[in-house]
Amino acid sequence: MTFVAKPRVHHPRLPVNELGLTRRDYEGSVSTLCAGCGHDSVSAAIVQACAELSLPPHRFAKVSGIGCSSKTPSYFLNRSHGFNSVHGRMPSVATGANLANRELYCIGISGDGDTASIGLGQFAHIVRRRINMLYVVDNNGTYGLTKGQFSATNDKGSTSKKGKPNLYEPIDLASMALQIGAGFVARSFSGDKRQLVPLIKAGLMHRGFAFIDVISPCVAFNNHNGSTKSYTYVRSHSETVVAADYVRGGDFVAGGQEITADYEPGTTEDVSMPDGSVLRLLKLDDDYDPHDRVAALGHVQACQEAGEVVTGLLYVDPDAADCHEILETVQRPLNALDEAELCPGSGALTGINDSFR
Ligand SMILES: Cc1ncc(C[n+]2csc(CCOP(=O)(O)OP(=O)(O)O)c2C)c(N)n1
Ligand code: SF4
Repeated sequence: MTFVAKPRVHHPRLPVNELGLTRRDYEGSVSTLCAGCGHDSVSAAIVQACAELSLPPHRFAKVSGIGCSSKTPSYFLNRSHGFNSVHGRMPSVATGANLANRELYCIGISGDGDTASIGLGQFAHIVRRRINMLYVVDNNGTYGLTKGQFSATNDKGSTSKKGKPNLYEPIDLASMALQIGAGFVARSFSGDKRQLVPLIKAGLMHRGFAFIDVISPCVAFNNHNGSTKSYTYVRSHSETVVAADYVRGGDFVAGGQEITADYEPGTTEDVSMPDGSVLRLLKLDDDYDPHDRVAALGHVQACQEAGEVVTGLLYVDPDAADCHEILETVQRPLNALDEAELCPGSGALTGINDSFR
């Protein structure tokens, strides 16, 4: 069974957001993933983030590849546009959707197999092209849908369910995103909603390419002792460098809101976002600078060598240019242009051709 609709009836007094929508209006159909799969927690975090931001669901394009992770867009934002593409090819579809309609919020969901194995080339190019989107990898270190083969993010020495060690070096997608030029790079854990929801909000509102690598355990094939992507391993080996909180312009009061929860005290910094909102950063490691790409890459790599999972906001450049700025695209969605604008005639075409001679 791949699709189970949710009942439409809900309690009449559910809280509503600024659009008059309840959280249920941001949900999708009933999940058919294994009970306890980390991917369902990521979907729930996306629902919460979008509902709290009061974003209109019909203004979303959600795109994915193939895998248990790539099935999850069915489980959130029912009223949005969606495209479940081919294994590893989500970036091509996301690029087309975003270039055709710059007014859509674009959210891509992929797996570590989908992105780091078959889709690695597509991933590299969507990062460097700075497509304006939030790209989430539900990273479980395994091919869940095809029953537990090692994926390319699986750590060397980490074992399969039957105890066989992985012989190959892992690909770290956060490091790749940093190295190729993403303007927003974060890593989180599906079991840490407090950290993940603000990161999703900030990633959605970031202009340009935002990447979140979410460690999302596969309870069926990669949650045993010996796995470095299990709930137990990530809980005992992760360290947050920078916690983030996303505050919209209207909500923001001078002095700002504290990042409460149970974080250790640290230095705070407010980063202005393009839409006038504020990203409040809580630096838990004083020596870590989330605006220094090279140092961030060094720190992520050092933690990887030591078997530690570094989480939180790893890097942000709020002034990063996006694909539309780079390409100087038209300000309106292509479907809002009339025939004369879309087809300016043979004189214009001759002019363009002449400019290449
Ligand atoms: C071109 C192609 N090759 C192989 C497959 C088989 N296949 C389907 S899903 C998958 C791996 C999924 O792993 P991942 O992306 O990590 O997602 P997960 O299921 O773990 O969430 C593979 C190899 C396919 N569907 N298409
Ligand atoms: S096989 Fe793994 S990734 Fe797929 S739904 Fe089950 S727990 Fe999740």
